[in-house]
Amino acid sequence: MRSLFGLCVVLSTLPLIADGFHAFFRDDRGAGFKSEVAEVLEEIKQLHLTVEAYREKHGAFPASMSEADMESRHIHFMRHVHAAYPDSNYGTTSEQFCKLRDQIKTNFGPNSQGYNYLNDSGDLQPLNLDTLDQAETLVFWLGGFPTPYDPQLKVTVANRRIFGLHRDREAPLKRDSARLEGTDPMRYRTEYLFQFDETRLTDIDDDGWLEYSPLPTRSGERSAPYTYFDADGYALSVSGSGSAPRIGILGYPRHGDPHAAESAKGFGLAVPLARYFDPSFAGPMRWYEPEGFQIICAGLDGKYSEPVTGDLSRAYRVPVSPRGHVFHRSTNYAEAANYCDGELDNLNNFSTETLKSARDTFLRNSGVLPP
Ligand SMILES: [Ca+2]
Ligand SMILES: [Ca+2]
Repeated sequence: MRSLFGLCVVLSTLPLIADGFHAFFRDDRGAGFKSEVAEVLEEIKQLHLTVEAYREKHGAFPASMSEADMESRHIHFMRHVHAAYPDSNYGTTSEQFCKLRDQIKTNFGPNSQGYNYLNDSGDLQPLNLDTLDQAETLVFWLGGFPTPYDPQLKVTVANRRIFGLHRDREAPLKRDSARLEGTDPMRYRTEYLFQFDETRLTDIDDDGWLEYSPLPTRSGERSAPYTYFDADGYALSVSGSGSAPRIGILGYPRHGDPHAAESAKGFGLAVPLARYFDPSFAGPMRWYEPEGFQIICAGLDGKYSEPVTGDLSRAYRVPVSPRGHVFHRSTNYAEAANYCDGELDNLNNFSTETLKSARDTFLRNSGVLPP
């Protein structure tokens, strides 16, 4: 049944694929392209191994903060901290998340201070846990907080961009007082799990939390950062069954975040990939890495997809690889379209080639494209 359906979809969308097939998006056969792709894939592999190592050490995959519903997102974060740092006692409720968020902004009581950052206008701002997103969680869990600023001097308190967490296992998110930090603020901070190239750390949404871009910027243009989605976020985003399951909003940037519209206009929208999706919902949807995580990279064009200029909440989509189909929220996931140009060169942690390359191999093997 499933294979029959698959064949019908391939045949019915043939003209679409043929139209896009000759579209030039980049010379994907050039030696330079291949070596750059290999370099990015190697880094994705190292990030993947580090997230695996994090799970070994902490017992759970880092929370990606993907949930569209705020309360669910808060609870997931708190449960994760509780699992990863069992000696901590921050609690697991949404109210306790809000308390922690406020402590991060101000202080954690006596002998403590909060975290801040210098925004694009040159003003010091408190760091807001509510805006930590799926690009920033990769840096946060594998590296830690962005290094705070001295309020008088307006320079970072340590000569590095990532400040780690606190080594106090009962209070890993706290920050010591200025007196305790003294001349050696890194003394009680944790080390990176991943060696980030500091020149590629960005803060594209100006919220202080750092993102990590896969490529050195070319011609001054910023490249979209790596994004991280944990399976709890995407596997749980589909609810119900039969002919009308509901697919939640799932992607980066998150609808409703400050600067999300701006970011989607520049970089498009990063979303997790499905292995199988049937728009009639006759068969259950299958994600890649259904019990793991997906790292989505925008590829060498630095964009996840075509720019999103309209309503971001309607722009979410489910791409299906290697078949090369995309189902859009705007059509209630009913119609198959082709990948857009921006996502053809995208890379991820469960394939060793671009989406276009994987699709073309699939189509050649299916006899749709000539060998
Ligand atoms: Ca940021
Ligand atoms: Ca791309």
